[in-house]
Amino acid sequence: ESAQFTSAIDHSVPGLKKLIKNHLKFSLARDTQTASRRDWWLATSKAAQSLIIERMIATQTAHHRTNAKRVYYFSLEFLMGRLFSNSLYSAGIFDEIELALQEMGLDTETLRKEEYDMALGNGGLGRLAACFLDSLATLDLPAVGYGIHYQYGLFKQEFRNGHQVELPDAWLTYGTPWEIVRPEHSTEVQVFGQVENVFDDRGNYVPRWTGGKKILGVPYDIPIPGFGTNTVNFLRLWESRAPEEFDFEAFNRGGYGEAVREKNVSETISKVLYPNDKTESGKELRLVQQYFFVACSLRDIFRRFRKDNEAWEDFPEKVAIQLNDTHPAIAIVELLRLFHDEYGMAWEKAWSIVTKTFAYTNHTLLPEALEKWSVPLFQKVLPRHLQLIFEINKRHLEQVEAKWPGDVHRKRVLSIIEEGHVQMVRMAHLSVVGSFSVNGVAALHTQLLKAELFPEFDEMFPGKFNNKTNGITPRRWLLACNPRLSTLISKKIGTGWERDLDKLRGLEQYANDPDFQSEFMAVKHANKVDLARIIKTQIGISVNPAALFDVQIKRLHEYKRQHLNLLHILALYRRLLQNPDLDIAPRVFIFSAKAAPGYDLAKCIIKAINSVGTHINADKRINDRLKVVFLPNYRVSLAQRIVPAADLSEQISTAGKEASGTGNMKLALNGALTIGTLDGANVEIREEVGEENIFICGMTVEEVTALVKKGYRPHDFYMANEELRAVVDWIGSNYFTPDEPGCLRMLCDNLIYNDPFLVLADFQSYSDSHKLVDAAFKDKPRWAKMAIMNTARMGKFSSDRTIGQYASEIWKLDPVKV
Ligand code: 26R
Repeated sequence: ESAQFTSAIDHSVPGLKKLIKNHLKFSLARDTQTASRRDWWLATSKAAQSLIIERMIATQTAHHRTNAKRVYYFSLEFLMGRLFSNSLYSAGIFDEIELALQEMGLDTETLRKEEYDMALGNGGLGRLAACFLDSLATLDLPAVGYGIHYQYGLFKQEFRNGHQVELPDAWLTYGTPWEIVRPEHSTEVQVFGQVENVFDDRGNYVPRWTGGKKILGVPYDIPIPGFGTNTVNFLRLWESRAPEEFDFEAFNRGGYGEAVREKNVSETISKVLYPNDKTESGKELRLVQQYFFVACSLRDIFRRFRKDNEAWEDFPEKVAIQLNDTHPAIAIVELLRLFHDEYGMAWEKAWSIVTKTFAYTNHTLLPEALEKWSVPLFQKVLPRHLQLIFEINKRHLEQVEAKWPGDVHRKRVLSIIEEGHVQMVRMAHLSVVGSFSVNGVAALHTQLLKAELFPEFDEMFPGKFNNKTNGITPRRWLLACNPRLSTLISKKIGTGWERDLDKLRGLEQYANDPDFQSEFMAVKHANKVDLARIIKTQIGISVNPAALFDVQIKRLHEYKRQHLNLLHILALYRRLLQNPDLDIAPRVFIFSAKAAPGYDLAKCIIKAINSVGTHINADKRINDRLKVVFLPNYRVSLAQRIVPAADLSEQISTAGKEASGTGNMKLALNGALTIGTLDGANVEIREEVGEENIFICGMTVEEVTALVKKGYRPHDFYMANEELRAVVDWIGSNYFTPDEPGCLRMLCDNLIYNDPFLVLADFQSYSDSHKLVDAAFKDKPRWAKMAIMNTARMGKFSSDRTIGQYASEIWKLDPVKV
């Protein structure tokens, strides 16, 4: 069954012109004479939004009428970036709007810069959620994203004397045209309080969660249009409010001041995104955030389910909930609590529905990023949930006992509760036990997940673990960010690749064609000229667009090894100083990265790159053969400018540490060659592009494991390699930071005496690999061919493929055509 859809809006150029002007006048109260660029951007966005909203209403009607199964994507992060171009493309009016604006003396390129990034995420995990929403809508899959309407997104980054400084990201200051507030769907939840035994309506004496602090959740909806289809899903973000505008009880207790203070506490919950992607456990507010949005979302899902269904048994046939890492895992317990405590359902039945509803995606193996909450904290924030977790665990351990009688070790490692000085709730274990599917995000990652992180669970639940290799949306990461390459591709193989990325294989046959090679490289060059201009205006450094643009853009983390890149830069610099005639292709090293505000070593690495860069860039002897550029405030919109201009993509994490990586895919899709370790999705990228089109270096997972097992001594590597020793000592000296003596000491000491991510052990291999890069870059036809092969063979990494697999293999979800 499908619903009919006809637009009531005139999509012609004159029609759109009129629509924009109407929004300018009636929504913004402006006339064409006084309108600022921002006003025009807002009015144009609202015009696009009208077309999208029309289709959203039709989509929701169709989903309701067909009583379709829906997937709910639960995530603490959605890193959406700008929505302007995406909306125009999806509404199918990009060219028309361009013409309409032209006639009014404007253009899309100028207007899109007016938009503030929607940065409600840290990095890979948040951006993956955004790409998934795009693919879900494009594949006509009924889906809703649920998250938090943070008042402040990820901090803005500035550099002061090369040090990172964080500033608040007040993205909502001037409002956004994309969201729709829905007070009618507000919902109340509680936190804190205690558990009391009371008589229920059947005369049973049962535990009840009472006396909690009430919080109101108000939803904001962001429409999510598909590309080349009528489907428009939505992202629903919850804002926390005090339940009464003025809390009268608090008012009576302490008067006006107290009442307003109470209100502020409630509104703190959705105030700010936690800027860490390492640890946040122990932070009470973070647990409250997690529970708040999950509890609001489940109530919302119940309301929608009850409109079209009678029996709770049917819940898993209509509802699939995907947990984006363990951050929303408390949903498992909350759903059980709603069924069991609030609806009086027997435990076995409630648990059976719960475990048919949830699926969990793991995004990291790093032990410090695995969430654990102390039992005392849980007791304070969610006392009833803690009781339920102990009961879930008791029953779970009974199963373990049934399978492995008397095996105490197994019980200890499989338990949801970690025993110790303070007991801890392991959210990953809760997620595995409460879900019917657990997936990793790249083949290697899933393999390690099964073999290293959860071997006993894999034995206990055979078939529960599965792989879903990540992907990226080609609409944002090729069509929108690289219009020149998109035009060239469509000219050569036609359109259609935007919804079927495997079609890019059609480019392979031109990889050796000199004409196509020069067109392809001309596009790259033009994109590099654009980026050079951005670099000049942002940080005042001139770079040569003919140089090799060597790019490392991602969160700053020791395991991602930006400092390995830095050691190689210093080695090159030193070689050039000692041999001024050394024949190397000129290079521009481009970094962009934010460090978690409390991560001192990561911040030290930023300072080191900035200081070394400033020094090298000013050294006349180098004569522009090396340039080091660190662009501040890395974010989605900046990535969209860097990615199309990259020649080389740095993916050099310690093998076994990067779950997948998705920046690796964006860069390769846009014709950058990868220099990387056999880690995460790099392994599969090599499989696709062929080993002759990628530079693989460093130790394998097996080699890393063996070295760590035998006892890694970075000092030995330091002593054995003259060049390595020189560059490490150089960092540790005050040569690059004379005005701040000792400020890079911790980095240098960490490398020599600790080096947990084996930077020194991989240095030589990495450095050798760069020599091959240099040789390849000097051979222009060879490089062009390799770059084309990368673009042509990246089809697998479309998030459409990923989402197609989630839908058929996990969610059992069918498309609904609108
Ligand atoms: C505990 C909490 C503070 C926290 C831990 C870790 C919050 C956020 C994270 C971020 C992690 C889970 C993350 O972003 N992982 C990344 O997920 C990407 C998408 O799957 C992968 O491509 C990437 O390799 C992985 O690091």
